[in-house]
Parts: sequence; structure tokens; C-alpha cells
Amino acid sequence: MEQTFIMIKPDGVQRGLVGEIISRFEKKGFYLKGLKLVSVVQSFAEKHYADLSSKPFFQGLVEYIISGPVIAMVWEGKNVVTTGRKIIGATNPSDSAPGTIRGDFAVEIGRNVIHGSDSVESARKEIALWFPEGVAEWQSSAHSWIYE
Ligand code: RTP
Repeated sequence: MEQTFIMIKPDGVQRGLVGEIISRFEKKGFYLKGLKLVSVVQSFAEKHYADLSSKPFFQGLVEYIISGPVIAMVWEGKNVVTTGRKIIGATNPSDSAPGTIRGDFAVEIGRNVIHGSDSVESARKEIALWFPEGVAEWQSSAHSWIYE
């Protein structure tokens, strides 16, 4: 099944939103396959956001990501990349619908609480970058109650 990389950014950790965010993905019917608290160093943040290195906000983005620990996660499920982005909401919290994580908990684009892979291909790359040790293999006993 499809997997995605989800990161709760430093503001989400500092504001105590970790449980709330995990709960939303769990209740939806996705499976947690990897989870760790990480203090990101600058070179690693630059690697994760390499595609944005030419953007004017790049330096501020890197400083934000290394400003405190983050929660790195791998979630698995049907269409989890696209649906995960819907659960997260639009990049700019001013445009995120109420009911989404950013719509409910964020105001500023530079403090938007959470990251989610934007495609199956970037999910594959991000999972390899953040979880070189691999992720857990397990099957939920509720599987047949969630998936037909
Ligand atoms: P993410 O990678 O964090 O899930 O966000 P995204 O795909 O929705 O947005 P992306 O364009 O990849 O931007 C990555 C993160 O950079 C910050 N950003 N700041 N000041 C700005 O104009 C600006 N634009 C983007 C946001 O924290 C965004 O999530």
C-alpha cells in the first residue's frame, strides 16, 4: 500500500499538537509505520528542502525547521499521499479550509505546523532520507473493517 512522509514541524511540537495530529491520521484509517523525534541539523534541513533552495524564503524555512525538534512519521494507506495533503490543508493557512490541520491550528505560512509529501515519488525519496533504517512492517487487526 501507498506510504507518505509526514513531519510535525517545530511549532507543532512546541504547541503540543503532536497527539492531535497523530489522532487525525489514525482515526481516518491510516497506519503508522515509522515515528521518531528528531533534532534536525542545518545540512539535513537543506537536503530535505533542496527543491526550494532558490526561493527567497529558503533560509528562513531552514532556520524554522532546525529551531526545535520535529516528529518524523511514515503513514500508510490507500491514496495516503493525496488524502494526507487534504487532511493537512493548503500551504498558506489563510487558504486552508477549517477542519484541516493548518486551517484549524495555523495562521502564518512560515509557521504552518506540518509537512506532507506532495507526490508518491517525493514520499519515496523523503522516507529514504528520513528513515534509512527502514520502517516497521505490521498489519492492523482492524484492516478489514477499514478497507474492503
Ligand atoms: P511542505 O513541503 O512543508 O508540506 O509545504 P508545501 O508542500 O505545502 O509547500 P512548499 O511550497 O513545498 O513550501 C515548503 C514550506 O516552505 C514554507 N513557505 N514559506 N514565505 C513563503 O512564501 C513560503 N512559502 C512556503 C512553508 O512552511 C511551506 O510549508
